[in-house]
Amino acid sequence: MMNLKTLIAAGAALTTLGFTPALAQDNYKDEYRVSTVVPAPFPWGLAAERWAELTAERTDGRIKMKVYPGVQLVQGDQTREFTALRQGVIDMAVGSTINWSPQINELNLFSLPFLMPDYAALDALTQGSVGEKLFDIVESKGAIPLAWAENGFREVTNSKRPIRTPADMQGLKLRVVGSPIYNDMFTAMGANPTQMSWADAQPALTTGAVDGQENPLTIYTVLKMHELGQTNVTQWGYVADPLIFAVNPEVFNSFTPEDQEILRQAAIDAGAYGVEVARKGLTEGDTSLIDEVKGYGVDVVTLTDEERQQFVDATRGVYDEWKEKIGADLVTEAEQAIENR
Ligand code: X2X
Repeated sequence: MMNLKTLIAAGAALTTLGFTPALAQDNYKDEYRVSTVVPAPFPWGLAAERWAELTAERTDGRIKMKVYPGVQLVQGDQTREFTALRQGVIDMAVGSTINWSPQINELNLFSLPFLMPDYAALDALTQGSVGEKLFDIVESKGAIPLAWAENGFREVTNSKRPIRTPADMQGLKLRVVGSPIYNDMFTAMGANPTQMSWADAQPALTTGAVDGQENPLTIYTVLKMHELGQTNVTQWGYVADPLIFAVNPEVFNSFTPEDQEILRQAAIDAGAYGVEVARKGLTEGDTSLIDEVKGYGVDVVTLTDEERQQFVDATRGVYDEWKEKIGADLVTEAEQAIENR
């Protein structure tokens, strides 16, 4: 009979020889915490849930993930999510490029006004060399990126009047997200932007502390923003925020190579699903989500080329300034990838 000592010695010998003993997953946590801003049934939350489901299924339950929406692991401050992920306060996240921009300046690329005219342009960036470069940068900043999904093209809504040109924005108090480029853009357009977290934005919309906001229409419909007085929607597609699935490096390295690959492939599959639900009803072939919004009696403005050009002109200075800040080479590469899409 082996006693405890010899058993431990045998285990150590096996490990030295490169065997992976059956107990290797003893160092796995009981639960991995995945941070998001919004939960299911927003596409973002659905993508995170799918990632957890696929991973649990394919690892036979070795990796159990739980989604923590509302960025509750960082007390609702979405601009601190990336730092918490890097430090290991959060194990994993499906995060918006906007929210990680304070730490990863290059992710402001997707917030350059009117850079991406359509979904194909967005795909040309995330699925091409620009996306690879951004993933290298994310990794150098301290997290392992695995896949892309998306929140979506961000449309502007407000409770006061239809917005067709920058003149319509004069004096409108608009809630904006936590990267300074948004303050710059909306100031340039003549609005009165005020930066606040998503947690604070919802009561601010309800009480009328702000006149409007900008977010994908999937966020608008799930929240029923028309009931909060947001009865003017302008489809201008000025920016879109992709989502990145990422893992804390220590957590990632604690997994066996096999499980690392399962986690990555599950993120890629969940990302594809996330993109599908984020675009549902918002494409040329299927406008059902826009129709739903119109069905609420909401005034949905689609800009003419001339009207749109007025916004492009108004924000051109911000574009040029931020092109330099982000890195002119990267932005030029993005512009070319979009042209060749
Ligand atoms: O705060 C927002 O507007 C949201 C939910 O879209 C993001 O987290 C970027």
